[in-house]
Amino acid sequence: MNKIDLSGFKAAMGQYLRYVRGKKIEDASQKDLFNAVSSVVRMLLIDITMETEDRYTKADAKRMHYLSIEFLPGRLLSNNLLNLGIEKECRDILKTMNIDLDDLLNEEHDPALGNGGLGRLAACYLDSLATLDMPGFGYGINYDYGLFKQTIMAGEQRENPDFWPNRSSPWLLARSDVRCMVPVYGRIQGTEDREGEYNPMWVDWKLILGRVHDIPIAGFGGRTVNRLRLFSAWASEDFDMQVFNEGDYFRAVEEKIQFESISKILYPSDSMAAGRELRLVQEYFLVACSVQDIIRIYLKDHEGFDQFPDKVAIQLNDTHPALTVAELMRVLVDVHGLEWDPAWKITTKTLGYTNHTLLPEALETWPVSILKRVIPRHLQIIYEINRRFIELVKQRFPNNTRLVKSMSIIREGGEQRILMANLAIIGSHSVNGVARIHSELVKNNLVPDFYRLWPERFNNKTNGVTPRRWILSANPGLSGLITEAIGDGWISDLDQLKRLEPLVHDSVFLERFAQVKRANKIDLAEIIGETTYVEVDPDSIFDIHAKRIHEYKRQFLNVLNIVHTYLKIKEDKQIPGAPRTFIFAGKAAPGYVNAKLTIRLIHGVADVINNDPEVSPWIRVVFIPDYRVSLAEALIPGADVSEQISCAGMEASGTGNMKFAMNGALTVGTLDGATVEIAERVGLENLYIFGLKVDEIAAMRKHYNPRDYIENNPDLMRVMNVIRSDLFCKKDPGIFKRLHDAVVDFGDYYFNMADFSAYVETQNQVVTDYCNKKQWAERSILNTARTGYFSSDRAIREYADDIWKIKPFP
Ligand code: GPU
Repeated sequence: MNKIDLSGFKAAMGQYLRYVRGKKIEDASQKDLFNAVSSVVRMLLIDITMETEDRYTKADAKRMHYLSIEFLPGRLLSNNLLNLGIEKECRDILKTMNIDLDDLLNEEHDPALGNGGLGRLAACYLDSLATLDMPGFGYGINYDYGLFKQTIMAGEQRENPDFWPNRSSPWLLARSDVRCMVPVYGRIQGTEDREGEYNPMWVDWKLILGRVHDIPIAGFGGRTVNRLRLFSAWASEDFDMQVFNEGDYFRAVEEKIQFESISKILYPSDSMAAGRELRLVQEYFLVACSVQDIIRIYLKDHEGFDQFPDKVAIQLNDTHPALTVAELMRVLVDVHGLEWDPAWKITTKTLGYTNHTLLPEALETWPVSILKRVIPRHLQIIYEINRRFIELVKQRFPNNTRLVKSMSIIREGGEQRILMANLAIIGSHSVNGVARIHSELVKNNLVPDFYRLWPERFNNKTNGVTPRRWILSANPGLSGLITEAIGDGWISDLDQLKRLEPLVHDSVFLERFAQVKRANKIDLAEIIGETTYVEVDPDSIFDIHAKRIHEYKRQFLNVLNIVHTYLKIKEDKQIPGAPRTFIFAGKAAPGYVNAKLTIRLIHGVADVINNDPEVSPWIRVVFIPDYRVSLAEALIPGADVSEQISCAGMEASGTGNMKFAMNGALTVGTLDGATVEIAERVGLENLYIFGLKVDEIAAMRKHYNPRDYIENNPDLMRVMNVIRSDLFCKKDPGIFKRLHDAVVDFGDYYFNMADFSAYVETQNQVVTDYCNKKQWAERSILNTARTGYFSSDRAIREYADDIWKIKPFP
């Protein structure tokens, strides 16, 4: 750990308050103090950023650029203090000023520039890149409004705007020296040059300006600080003047407003293609700004583009930035005058594409008509890429029209559409999935023809999460205990957690491990009380299902088991072996009817159960509103049981599953996404795997009839009847019929009925096993000890070695 000099800390705080805020320290609010401390930390970060940048430049390092429409970094003060190694010292300095650091940490607004897993993964990867001293940088959008804040009114989700301080946050460094110019709209004019060759010209375009803010990203150890570069849209003033001079003042202002709306708001759907023109413009805006910035930086130290792929890697985080393929070609060919073939070589060598979903509704396609209007030159380039690609396919596989159809970038039949995944695959040298099972499905089910054409292009990179945020910062109790036992090497080398394994036989360690969990549960119980007004018992089993609300993630299946347990107590007078608290958290996309109904159902069930004196000593149900990174940091350390029960084949990886297991929760899960690999590593005896497997579901899908399962299982029949009845919606009779019908009448696409009995059995086993406290603690420790593989450091090393070819520069 680099030693950072903090002797000027207090004075710098005072100066900031006085000369930036115009306040004396004694008049400063908590928010002022948060800003003061953060600004001082930011100065330290900037010093290290400059030193880091010099190091990269001197070495002429290859740099990786991670393009993502979402980043969910979470609160930064605590993370920065820990990564710089100055948390304790800073806490002590503040104490001498009568300031409690923890109070200040709570003043920070979560920057919600993402929906969930995809954006949080991007943030974990930036943390690991900096920790590994690797030149890797994030590129994203500086939305004015991040993901909505969720409140609950009478059991229903309400969405409230989240306005984060995206100009004034102390973590944002405005780079007024860097600006990007992005052409959009207009038309193509064909001209012929002297040799009679056709030369397309993109004319009459308008200009969007991209303004730049950087968030410094500190690696653990305080050696390296990289940056996350965020763009916001601004209408160019020159262009205003032009329209203005034409005399149309109002149109000038309207266009200005229209352009500035490009970075106004994050689309709130997760794993669901948005499909609106504004979203396409956002994607293009991100891509165009990023490509321009990347090339500008490259050209500072290099001449020509021959070395480009040796100095630049670009990773596409899903298909949202897939237009990079066309934009990079456009800039190389139209702006820098390269011939098509060398430009294409450079493009494909530079780009890598990560696929994050198989769900058909999430696969992006854009109508050709929209591209034609918004980015006509890019459409032309995509057509040319496709023409050449089809030639190649025809050469390799003559007379195979089926293949040509399946692999074309353009989908014919009805409205012509651009398939973004095909564009990304054709334009990249690497295509990866995010868990082993998912990568196999990408190859064999999603794009088997591409796999046949280019098997060497496909690979797997199982996701990982940063132990700095998800253990060190979120779970100080556990971190302290681990460090006492095995030293602090685990923080940047998570495989060292293996050394905890022998301690399962150490009764003192076992006892202390259990105490840490209990203390975390007490803290969590307090948060639950404050946010839901339900009192819960820290000695009950904390069973947590926290993630986006989605039918494929099957919160509904969890509810079915809860209702079943309720009916067992109520009607059959069967008391469970131990009290349990079922904890839910998660947002539903505002337009996703069944997801929002599921939230209502959870609240309806909670109301009945928590208020029934016969049942509530045994089970309680809570829904904690506004799931976000900072809430996850409080929830995960307090979990006994982690619910990872998606319909097999649907969750690409999951990353919450890893965070829970690291923090000692036992997983109840299906063989889906990375849960498969968690099971392999922690051992089947240390978690609960149940339910249909991917191939079983595939085999059953054609003939599956959910009614067979209901009719053959009286418990399930009883549960479904109660869901359809008005027991859980006395004030709004009939509202849950839709959820009932989705499974009974509309085919139960996610196999809830088929997995019900296995799930119930598994949950009963959990209760039985929990009663053996000692054994449970042993298994919990083994979960922590055996999940080192799921560190994002491991994932980033694999990306760096296999795809990006970047190296550490310590
Ligand atoms: N994921 Br595509 C999102 O969170 N949002 C998206 O738009 C898409 C994927 C998730 C996957 O659902 C999840 O399984 C995975 O762990 C995560 O991306 C990161 O890879």
